[in-house]
Amino acid sequence: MSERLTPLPEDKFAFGLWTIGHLGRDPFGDATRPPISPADFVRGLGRIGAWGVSFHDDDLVPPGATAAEAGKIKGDFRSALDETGVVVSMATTNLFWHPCFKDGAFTSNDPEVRRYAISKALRAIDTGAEFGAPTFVFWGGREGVESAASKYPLDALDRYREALNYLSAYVKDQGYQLRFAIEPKPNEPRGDTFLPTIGHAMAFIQTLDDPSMVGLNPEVAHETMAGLSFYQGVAQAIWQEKLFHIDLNDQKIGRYDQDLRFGSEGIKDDFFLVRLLELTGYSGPKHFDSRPYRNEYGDGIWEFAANSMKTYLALAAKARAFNSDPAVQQAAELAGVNALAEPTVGKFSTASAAALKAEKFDPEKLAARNYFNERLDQLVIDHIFGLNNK
Ligand code: GCO
Ligand code: MN
Ligand code: MN
Repeated sequence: MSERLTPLPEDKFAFGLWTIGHLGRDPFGDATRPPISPADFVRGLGRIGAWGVSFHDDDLVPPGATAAEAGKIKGDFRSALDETGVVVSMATTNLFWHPCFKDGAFTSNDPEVRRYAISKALRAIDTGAEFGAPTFVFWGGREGVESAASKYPLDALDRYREALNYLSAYVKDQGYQLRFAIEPKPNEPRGDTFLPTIGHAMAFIQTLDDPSMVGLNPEVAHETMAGLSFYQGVAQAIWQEKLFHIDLNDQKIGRYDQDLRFGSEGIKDDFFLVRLLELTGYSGPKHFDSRPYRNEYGDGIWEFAANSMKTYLALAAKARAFNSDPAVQQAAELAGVNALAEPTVGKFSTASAAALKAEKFDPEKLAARNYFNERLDQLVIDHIFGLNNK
């Protein structure tokens, strides 16, 4: 099997400043690692062969920085980008950390908080555009409730929509080349989050002033937390041309958001996900939104990052081998995989409906068919384990 396990720029592997650089702080304990400056972070990415970097406004320039401090941080960041060739692949805004967002940002009950949130997002969009980010992500961390009595959800959705409409009009007004991507999550930090899944977010997008400008940034961990198949969700997002960005990580079902290393848990799901992204020619960033284990230190955090990319490439190689294996093709044929790509009845006509009603079917015979799913699925396992005569 021809395996390339070293990343190239065309793989479009990207990491956020808050990911590899996560300090290891959790609700039960303080930081276990020292901070890395944005510029050093970019240099680290350059060393491991990553292509892109993403940031929240506050990861790049800490809140409260003076204009001079902000200028220095941005200048150093820019120099590191120029030195390494790493690009800014996505920008976003932190509307969850400051206590003023405790009741939500775009959906806070306090109109002043809502106006502040939109103002902060406008400025973060400017920063994203300044660094050439093609995508701006909205993860509604605090957009939700613990007490259902505290918000009328239809009003909250109106305010969410109002904010996104306003911000997309701003992007057009400024002539920025930037699209929005909504990142759904079912809960955490709120008890219930608005736009909890890929499906909710895609339906919401259709109600916006310009749905074409807004897509999705789905995350493995978030759909898995909801007990949903990330693979099926992403497939529908691709089908609806809404996969603008993707957050790759891993997650055990039924837990808090673990943000584990991609490929560290659901290896079979990850295989199908990578196969889907490769088969459909997904061309956006492959963005790892994960964090090293809290007890990782020093070079361990870069090993974590390199391994995320290596696993993706290994799974892509496995997917290619799987697709071209004659045994797989034969089993897929027996399973009828290709037959599902054929139209069933085509477009409606009165005559064809009459003919269809008159057609004789033999349900008993149809029921007696084997679909060979066991054979096909075992071939998946054989390929992942490398048992496929290669
Ligand atoms: C989370 C989210 C975040 C977002 C990030 C960018 O669950 O914490 O995944 O990491 O991806 O805020 O929007
Ligand atoms: Mn997450
Ligand atoms: Mn994420």
